[in-house]
Amino acid sequence: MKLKTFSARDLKEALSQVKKEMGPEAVILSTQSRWLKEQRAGRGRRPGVEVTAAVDLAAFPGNGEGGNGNGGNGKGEAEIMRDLFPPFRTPVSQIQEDLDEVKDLLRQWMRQNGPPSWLLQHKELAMFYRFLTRTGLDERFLQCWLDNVQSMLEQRGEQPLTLKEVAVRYLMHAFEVVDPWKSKEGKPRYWTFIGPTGVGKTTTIAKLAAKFGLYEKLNVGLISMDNQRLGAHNQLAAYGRITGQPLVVVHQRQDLLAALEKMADLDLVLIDTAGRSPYASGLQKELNLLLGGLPELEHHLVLSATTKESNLINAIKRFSVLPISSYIISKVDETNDFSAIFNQLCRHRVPVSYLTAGQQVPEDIELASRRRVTELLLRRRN
Ligand SMILES: Nc1nc2c(ncn2[C@@H]2O[C@H](COP(=O)(O)OP(=O)(O)O)[C@@H](O)[C@H]2O)c(=O)[nH]1
Ligand SMILES: [Mg+2]
Repeated sequence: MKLKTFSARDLKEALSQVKKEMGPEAVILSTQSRWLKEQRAGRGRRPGVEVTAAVDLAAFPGNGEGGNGNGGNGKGEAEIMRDLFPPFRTPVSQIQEDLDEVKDLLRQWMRQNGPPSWLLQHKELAMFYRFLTRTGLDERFLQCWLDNVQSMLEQRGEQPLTLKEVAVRYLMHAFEVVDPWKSKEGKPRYWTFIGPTGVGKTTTIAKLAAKFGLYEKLNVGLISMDNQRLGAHNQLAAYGRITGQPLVVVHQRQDLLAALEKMADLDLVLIDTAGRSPYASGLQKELNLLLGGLPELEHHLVLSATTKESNLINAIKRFSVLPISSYIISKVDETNDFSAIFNQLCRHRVPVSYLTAGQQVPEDIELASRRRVTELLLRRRN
């Protein structure tokens, strides 16, 4: 790897230097505001930025010229490495914040630089690209979208869709959707609902219990494993009484196994679990002890659309100790920024099954479709 630090008046200028000297493969490692020396003597200092970038040695255009890659400010590679990775351990949250900042800067850079020149010939697509750069989409995904559009333009033959329609279809096929009821044959189906606290697991179960029990006349059973809070199962018990569906409260794995056996002739069993902070130590061990190694269970991870991206990433990572059948996205009514969820759907390719958009039981739930998920992303700021 080759490192180099660039000083410039502003970020735009620094990034174009990076691109020019290190090529498009360069990765930005840090950006800092700095007071820089004026080039002409006696002129004092002026505000500026210092950007450190890295590139794979083989791809570095200046490699072999005998330089030490230390840029304009005289820092050696070892010194830069020391600055970037000080000897004490940086907390994970700090690294995440730095990454978020770098991503923001890249997005800003992509916005400022506008569409690539080949796209400018297609005005409608270029405008759509500008719009996408403002949605908060992951820049790697944006780049991928651009590559797809470029090859579409190159190979375009006769086709009934407009260019923009084709470009939107690339978005629609960047993630997966599933109808969990149709994805498996036989009965009973045992669905668990796992996820952080307060994301809407119990409410979602109540909505699905009504949908399948009352409207589709299936035999539905309820199990509550939420024993973290006193009387936590009362809410579900109340729904069970209204709909006439049996509820079993369990505390341990053995109780769960017994309850599953007892409900074996039902069509669908919905299992509520205690919400846990994704940052709680021992969460993964706890999930494994309670629910691990039971292939008859289908785990649905409930994620709120209001959660910020770094917390979503962590929640997905921690809860995925269990095999996840689908993501259920809750609270889509509470935000107009769907980009964090969209990025994670594209990244993990775990299908999304349901979207919930309000507190009303049973109305505020719908089966996810490619069209609806894409609309949620695109409805952001016009
Ligand atoms: N706005 C909105 N609120 C929701 C939605 N789903 C659940 N809620 C509310 O979020 C709160 C927590 O829901 P709950 O089901 O108890 O969350 P749990 O801790 O994950 O079981 C309650 O006030 C619900 O009414 C939704 O889709 N939209
Ligand atoms: Mg609950």
